[in-house]
Amino acid sequence: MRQVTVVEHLLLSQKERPMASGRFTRLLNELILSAKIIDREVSKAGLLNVLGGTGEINVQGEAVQKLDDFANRVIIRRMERAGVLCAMVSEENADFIEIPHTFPSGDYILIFDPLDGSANIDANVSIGTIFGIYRRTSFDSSSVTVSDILQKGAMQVAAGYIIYGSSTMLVYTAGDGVHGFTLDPSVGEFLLSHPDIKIPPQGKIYSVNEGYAMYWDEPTKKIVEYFKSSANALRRPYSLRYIGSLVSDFHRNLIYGGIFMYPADSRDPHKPVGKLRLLCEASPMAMIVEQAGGMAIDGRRRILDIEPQELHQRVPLFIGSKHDVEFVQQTFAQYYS
Ligand code: P6P
Repeated sequence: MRQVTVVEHLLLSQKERPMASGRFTRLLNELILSAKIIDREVSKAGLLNVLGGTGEINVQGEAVQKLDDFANRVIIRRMERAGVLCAMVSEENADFIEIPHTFPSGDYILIFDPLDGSANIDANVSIGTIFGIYRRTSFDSSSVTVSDILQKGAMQVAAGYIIYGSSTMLVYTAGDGVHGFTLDPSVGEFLLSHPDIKIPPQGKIYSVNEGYAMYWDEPTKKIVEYFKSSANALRRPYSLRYIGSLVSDFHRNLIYGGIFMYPADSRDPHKPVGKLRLLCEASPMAMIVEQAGGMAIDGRRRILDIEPQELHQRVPLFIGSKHDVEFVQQTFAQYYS
């Protein structure tokens, strides 16, 4: 396959489409550079741990920040200067981040989880950066408000993730299919490796933390039992695969087929709908999976139709192969119709 970079692919596939505007390309380039910087630090993390005390001082003589703080700062610093954003939302920051008036700004809004699954880094498990890109809705010159940001996932103009694993990959969609690019360290570029990814309509894998089974509601228990039985479409139990890192679990199911579930549970009264966040986790993954031919719901509603009420709103998530997610939707409909 001829070596095609992300920007070359965008320009080839978008032609006159608005996404090939210089501003979107600039946004993507800055995000890609951030990913390369994060990838460099993530790949060294284990070494720092092995070196013990030197884990406190990095090569530039700065105090080593926790990796997710580091990733967050890299993305914020690069993106606020890119001249294409009016605001950002990070999973790590309570409030939205407005672009300082001293920097050039634009109409895009970047919503991201800088390093999802970072609790797994010490076990050398793959982790990832998740992002969604919107356009601001108000066009008067006044400052950005929360209402500019609280847009349903269907309003995303692009979404994607970078997975820092055995190889580092960027998987994203700008509304014209899902495409995967693998970082070639020898040239320092993400090169097209998985054009037009489609998720199999029927999976053989289910991903859920069964340790919480006693906290699930009845339909959730019925759904998980279905995938573990011979009553399902395969006529035999699905394989359980659960890494505990959303980007890793999602990516595997995107390629092989399957369903990832983070249901509502009664463990934590403060998180009755589970721990995943609508804006910076569920909505970007939902855009990707739909563009790949899959489905994403909260049990009843399409994730991309949910109007957010607050920045860090949590949501149950059932996402993956269409036929598997349809079974979930039918089961909840029977219980709650
Ligand atoms: P649990 C990582 O902390 C994360 O946010 C997702 O990446 C992952 O899917 C989920 O939490 C795992 O949560 O409760 O099963 O450990």
